[in-house]
Amino acid sequence: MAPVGDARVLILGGDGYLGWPTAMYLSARGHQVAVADNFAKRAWEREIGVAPLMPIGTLDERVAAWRDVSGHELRVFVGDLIDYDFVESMIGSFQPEAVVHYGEQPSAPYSMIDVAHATYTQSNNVVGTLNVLFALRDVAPEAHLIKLGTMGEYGTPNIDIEEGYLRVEHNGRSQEFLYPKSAGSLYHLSKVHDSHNIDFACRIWRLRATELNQGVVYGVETDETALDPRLATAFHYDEVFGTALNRFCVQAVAGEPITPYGRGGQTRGYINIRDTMACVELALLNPAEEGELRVYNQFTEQFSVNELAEKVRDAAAELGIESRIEHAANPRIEAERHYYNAKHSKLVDLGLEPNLLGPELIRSMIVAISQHADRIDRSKLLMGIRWAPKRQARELARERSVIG
Ligand code: USQ
Repeated sequence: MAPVGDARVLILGGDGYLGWPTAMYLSARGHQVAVADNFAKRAWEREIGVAPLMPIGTLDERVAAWRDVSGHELRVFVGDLIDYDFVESMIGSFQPEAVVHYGEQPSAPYSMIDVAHATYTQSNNVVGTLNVLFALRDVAPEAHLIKLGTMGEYGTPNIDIEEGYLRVEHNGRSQEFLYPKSAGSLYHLSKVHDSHNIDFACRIWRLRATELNQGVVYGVETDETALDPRLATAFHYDEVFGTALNRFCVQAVAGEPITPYGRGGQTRGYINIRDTMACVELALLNPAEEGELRVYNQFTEQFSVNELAEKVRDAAAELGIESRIEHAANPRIEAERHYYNAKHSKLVDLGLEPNLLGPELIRSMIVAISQHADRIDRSKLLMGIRWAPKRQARELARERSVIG
């Protein structure tokens, strides 16, 4: 791939499922990339006893492997976004033109384990992002913040979801607001709080930011991770860090039931990991203006979990793998049948060419996963993290069935 840019880009959370492939993707395109991480994700994995499906080297080993394979250098900063001095000195010395911010605790179930995990998730994510905003204000005010938000901030309202903003007419007057948020977990709420803080920083300090409200990401590899096994990304299938489609493919390979929770009508926006890379690049090449917060809904298609489960079962069958769908009791409190129509045209308008979810793509995921089938720990597919105490969950389920 010929280089197409030479921006200085700092990737926060550069050791993660999305941060690592983004670092290589932008580096391959000629940008000067630095990655920052405190390896917290690796600590959370050890804490709950899970591991990525493919073996992953240390960040230094991966950076060395990328140098071997591509000839490109990645600069590394090791430190915690909670530590303001670290954040300010990193941003001050690197002077990024863009900061891509993935550096947060990303799991809804992890945030719902108990009060300690909820408060940790919110303080880690919200304080880390605030530190980034203050450092940008004080030492790199021209830099463009590209922040990974989530579609889950909006929840599942009974009206169309717009891209970021909603115009409200009230008593003959009209005003545009950030689209109302109704998040479904304390993790998703941490992102809501971030959004408001970023909006504040753009309005009051004239920072420039793009928020990418991303849907559920799926996929095992990108062009760069596929170059060498040492460049693989941390693909999870466990209940805590695995996302729906990735989990369903692993369940099929393991001969375990595919598990839509509850009635399975939960509908979300989904995006291929390759498109995540392309969207971040589009945001980078089209920076927000001074004082502007742009918001893009970053997904390409919407599906219910029942539809996803059927797609995986059918694709597995084409490979001779018989799998079955078994609805699991829903550990979450969420609508299991609902209206969902989220706009997502702005990134396509900028030039995104989506990689859509077809049987071929699912088959290729299943083949890639099969090569590591011996590493699947079946005990981590369902780990029993609940959104509410059992009694309250039963009452809510009863109410829901009465309401229909
Ligand atoms: N689900 C099942 N069965 C499973 C796993 C999940 O039915 O075995 C359902 C969940 O109940 C939910 C939907 O699938 O209704 C999506 O769940 P998920 O675990 O794939 O994704 P979620 O918890 O929403 O979080 C993931 C990422 C998060 C990101 C978010 C985007 O972990 O970092 O913010 O996707 S979004 O969902 O659009 O908010």
